[in-house]
Amino acid sequence: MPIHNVDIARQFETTADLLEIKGENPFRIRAYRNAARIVEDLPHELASMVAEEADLTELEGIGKDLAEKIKQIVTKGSSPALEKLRSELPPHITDLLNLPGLGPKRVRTLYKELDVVDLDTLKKAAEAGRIRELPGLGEKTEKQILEGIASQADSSRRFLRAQVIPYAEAYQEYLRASPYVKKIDLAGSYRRGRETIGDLDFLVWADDAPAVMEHFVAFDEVREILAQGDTKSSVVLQSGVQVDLRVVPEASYGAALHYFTGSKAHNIAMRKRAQQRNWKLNEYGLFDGEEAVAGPDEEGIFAALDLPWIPPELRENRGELDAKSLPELIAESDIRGNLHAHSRWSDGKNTIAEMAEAAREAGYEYLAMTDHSKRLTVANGLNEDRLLQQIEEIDELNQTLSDFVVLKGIEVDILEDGSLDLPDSVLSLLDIVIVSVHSKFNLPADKQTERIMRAMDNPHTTFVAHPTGRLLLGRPPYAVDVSKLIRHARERGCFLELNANPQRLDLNDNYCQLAKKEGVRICINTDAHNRIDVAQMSHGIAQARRGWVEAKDVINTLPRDPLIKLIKSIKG
Ligand code: DGT
Ligand code: CA
Ligand code: CA
Ligand code: ZN
Repeated sequence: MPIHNVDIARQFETTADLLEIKGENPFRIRAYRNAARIVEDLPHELASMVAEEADLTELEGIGKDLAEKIKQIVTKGSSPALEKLRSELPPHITDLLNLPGLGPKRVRTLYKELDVVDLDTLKKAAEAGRIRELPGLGEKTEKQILEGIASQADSSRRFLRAQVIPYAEAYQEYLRASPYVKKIDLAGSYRRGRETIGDLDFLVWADDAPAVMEHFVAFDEVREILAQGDTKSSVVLQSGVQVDLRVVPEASYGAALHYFTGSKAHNIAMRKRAQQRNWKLNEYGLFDGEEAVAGPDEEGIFAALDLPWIPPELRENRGELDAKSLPELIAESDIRGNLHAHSRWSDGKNTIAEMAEAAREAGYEYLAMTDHSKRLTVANGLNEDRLLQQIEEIDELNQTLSDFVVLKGIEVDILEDGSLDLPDSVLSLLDIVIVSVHSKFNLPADKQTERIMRAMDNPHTTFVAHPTGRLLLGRPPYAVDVSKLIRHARERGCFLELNANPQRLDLNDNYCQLAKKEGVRICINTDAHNRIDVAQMSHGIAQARRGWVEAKDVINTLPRDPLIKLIKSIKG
């Protein structure tokens, strides 16, 4: 199992948390937190550097001591300091940190004063009204804790698709290596490309099912075996992700793949279609009485019901069974450039030249540099003067590039009244003006919608970035009427962004489908803050495919010259 930088960073964070719960030296705690931040921001995978015996101390911010700790984590899987701390504290104490209102300091108080060691003892202490008596906690925190525990219990935990991909792929490789596994697929919401995943659903064709089950539960990331049967098993991985496995014979493989890919709503519609023919569809096959009409492959199931093979992303019962023809879904290879990226000029990690190089290496023909505007001081946003300097730098850089162009742009803040954070005189010098909301998230829906529409009305506006501001599993979307934004984009002739950052992914699939219906084109951008992310389009593409989007619906599938012509033409 490869260790990624985020895993290393998480270990440092946890070490810092545990030190703080123990009440150790603040300098040591801060050192671990700094280490986490440094590691997370590195554009290189540390594990591969360690494998290549590269000198880690040549990286920015990494000294001898930290390099040593990183090496230990990469080679042993975890750091001795962390393991020691874990053995000294109750095993589930870090669960408490996931609750709103609880940081390491408060967890320390709860542990020392009330012997709280896990969610269970925390709940009991809160219910008994003992938390309100503690210094610095109070009645409000007590209530918040109880609410947090309740909502954790019912919002059956989901994971970002991007988060589970590495585990899913490693597990699939591991399973494929078994000589008993003749065919394997990852079905469920993962196959449908959903932005979040409840659990993973593997399907295997094998004749010796028990042998496959033995192999399945022996994977070294398995933390807990929930069930181990002859045809069905379930485990929980170290990361907390649940994984189900079904083993079926060859004759049922296609029917089972269709059934376990879902969605449930699509399955029900398909079953109805079979019933109209007096047939029966289930995970074992498509049957006319006792006789199997189809079963070994998915194509056969669809064909028998007079349907083309339907791509999994469309299987949500949103018209896929009744469509006269299915869309030719966009693929990652259709993308010709990225129209939203940040450099060191604001809160990005790399220079413009480095970003351009990464985009060119990914096969792109253009990259728009769109740093933040001055209002966003935390991100070192650009004022007029700095933007003019940046324009100069880009002009010079473009002189040296022959088969590639860096477009001049800005991600300009939309102010509360819908005006933009920089004057038209300077916006008019740019190729691309992205407008976005980074403040006043809690306006009422009509005000927020109006605010964004005013920004779209600016004659220089090219598109609205991440139109709902949501952070998946984090921050809900702000109140806004997206349908209205879509219709307004059509009238104004500007575009909307599908942000490919796996935590954002708005426009979501439903609004992509609506935009297409309304004839509003979108752009899919990574909003990259470093060179690694410049071409990380895959999550955005998955969302777009779920929204029935074709290459022609997306402006950054255009070659360089038509794209430049198009964005010029919409300037009012
Ligand atoms: P998730 O795991 O919450 O992200 O979503 P899915 O879609 O992967 O759902 P999951 O893992 O509960 O089940 C996998 C597939 O199995 C689901 O997409 C459709 C099928 N399935 C599960 N339960 C039912 C059911 O009660 N009826 C029908 N027709 N299909 C079901
Ligand atoms: Ca699932
Ligand atoms: Ca499942
Ligand atoms: Zn941005």
